[in-house]
Amino acid sequence: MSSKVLEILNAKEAYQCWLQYKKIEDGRQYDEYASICLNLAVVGDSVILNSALQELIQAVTSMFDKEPLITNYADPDSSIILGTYQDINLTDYGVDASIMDRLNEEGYLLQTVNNGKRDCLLLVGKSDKGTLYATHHLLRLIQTGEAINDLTIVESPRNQIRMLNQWDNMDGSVERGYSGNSIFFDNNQITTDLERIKDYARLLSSVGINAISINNVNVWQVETNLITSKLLPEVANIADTFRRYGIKTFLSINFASPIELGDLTTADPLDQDVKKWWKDKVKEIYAHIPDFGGFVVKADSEHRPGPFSYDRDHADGSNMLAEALQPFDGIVVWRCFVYNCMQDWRDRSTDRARAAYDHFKPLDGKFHDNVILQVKNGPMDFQVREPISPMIGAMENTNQILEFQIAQEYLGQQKDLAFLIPMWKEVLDFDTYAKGEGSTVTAIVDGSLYDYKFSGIAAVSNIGNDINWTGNTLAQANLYGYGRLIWNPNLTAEEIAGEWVLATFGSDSTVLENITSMLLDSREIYENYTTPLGIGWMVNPNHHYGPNVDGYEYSRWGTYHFADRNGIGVDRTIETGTGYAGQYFSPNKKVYNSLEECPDELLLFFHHVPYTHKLKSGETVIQHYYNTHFKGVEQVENLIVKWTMLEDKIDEFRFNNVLDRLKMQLANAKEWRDQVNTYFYRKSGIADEKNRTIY
Ligand code: GCV
Repeated sequence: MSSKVLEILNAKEAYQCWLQYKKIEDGRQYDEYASICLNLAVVGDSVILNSALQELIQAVTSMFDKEPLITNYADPDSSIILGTYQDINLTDYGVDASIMDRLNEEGYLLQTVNNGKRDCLLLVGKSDKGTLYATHHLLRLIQTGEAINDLTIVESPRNQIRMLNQWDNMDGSVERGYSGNSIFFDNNQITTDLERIKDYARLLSSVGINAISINNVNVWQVETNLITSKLLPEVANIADTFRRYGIKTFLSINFASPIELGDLTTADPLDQDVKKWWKDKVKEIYAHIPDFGGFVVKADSEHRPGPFSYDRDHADGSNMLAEALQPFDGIVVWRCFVYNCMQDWRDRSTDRARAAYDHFKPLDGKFHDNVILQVKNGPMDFQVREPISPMIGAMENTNQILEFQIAQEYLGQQKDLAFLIPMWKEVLDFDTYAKGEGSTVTAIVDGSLYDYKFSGIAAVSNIGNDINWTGNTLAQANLYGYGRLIWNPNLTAEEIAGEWVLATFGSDSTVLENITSMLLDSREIYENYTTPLGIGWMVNPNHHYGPNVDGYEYSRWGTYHFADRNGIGVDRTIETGTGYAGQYFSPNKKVYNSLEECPDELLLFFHHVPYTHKLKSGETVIQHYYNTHFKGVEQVENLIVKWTMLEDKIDEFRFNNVLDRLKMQLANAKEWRDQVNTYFYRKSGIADEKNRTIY
């Protein structure tokens, strides 16, 4: 047996994530589910439908220890019938077919009917993708112990594009990857292990992901070649695998490709030869991948090439690519993470937080309708606490897609526990007031507020080739939760956490209670021992793990926190600061601009205050810093206690994996506590009121 196979056997549960399909042990439940699941009829034929059927067969066989009967037509004994509404005549089963009008193309119906002989369950998609999602809905119900004998469920995804961005490089490394190497690339080659890609596609489709870009947005020299005739056939193999699960493949491209790959001396987006080069290139790509999604582009940021080099703006740059993609229905996902990383932070006339809005807002309306601007959720860079980017909602006439980061670059790198769903929910629920009250981020990114042609949510993936995909097994919850939340932003963090624990670890009540509470508390705990009150950063340069109060590579000319002997925080007010607060719609503008009204958790993002400034809680800023840092460490100790209670309830591999990570987290939390407290004690000269030891 190869070492790889052995590794998988030892860590089977870790590898299978939330698609465990464990044998159902409870006799009553077994009988109830088995009476519905063992006689399958699949009506119609397509590769996606076949994936749905295969998933069902695999799940049923494993949960009931019995292979289901399968027919390709519905008969009186069928207990599940799956297909699209074009192939299953709903009126034959007494169901009003107009129910399907309520669904979008990816929606579905789960309906219990009586076929004259017996009750049976219809899994009917508006398209074959819908059927695949319906199948996963059913399997989720079973895995979470819900009844399935009398169902009427009608669902459509709220967001149109539900995307993952891999930051994978062809040498096998993953930028900001904390779970091993790439599953797509190794040693400057494209992988031939399509089984792993298939398993990834299964996981993603089970939570409704429908788009993926497979290479890093920083497109270095080797990756530039992904769009060449040499590599496109292999990219096409990956795209074929994803297609079977309803997922479209995108590539990140190098804006300077016409120079690097072609024989042009310019990449000027208005140059006729450059335009033609891209048109020919796109034609070639579609010859290999007929349903290719399009390009993801990082331009003019962190030393990547872009239109600025030719005195052109980002509408010129993205439109040129959009014109090439338009005949094939391809799209350009153009990132707004554009800022000058070489700026001098002491110069208060510039502010990185302002950059995206300043660059893009004046261009609203100038982008083609197959361009989508991708905006990070905060104005900075995925810190533990940031205000919502004022770009979201600012562009009434330009498609927008929101960018989250599932990889925990600044949130403990999948060593420390940080369940991100509560944070993302705060983002989605935020009222931007872009068109008056009720203009939530959800309504902007689902396209409804401004009637965008394309919109949705993308996120930087957190997986690698580690056997458990995510380094820390509990970080699987972020991938799962991301998919579930963007499918249905009304789900609560509690619901998502609960579903994930049940599907991943089973239904033991202590397991459910302890892990759910660990997840739900984890973001606040991380914030407590790192950078509360919205200041962010303070991380080690380059790799970004662990504390370094004056660290972070791009702040070498000054610090982000502006701490001196008297106070801390960044003045971003309109009157005396960088004016960033003025980028919001009213009343958010006024709230953030005002020292009195600004919420405590974002205080230092917007205001520079003395250490003795009193928070709404009554604590001073400095005392809050001391208190939260001590508390955060105690909270991590408590996480370890909760996890240790599960020792004989969880398989050895996953138990030890998480325990090891929690121990690393404790060491990290102590280091943060000691460095941060010492730094601010020395800087401010103000002692801890409780006289605790500050090293
Ligand atoms: C892919 C931050 C990260 C970079 C990342 C960049 C981006 O700066 O540290 O690794 O580059 O964001 O989002 O483009």
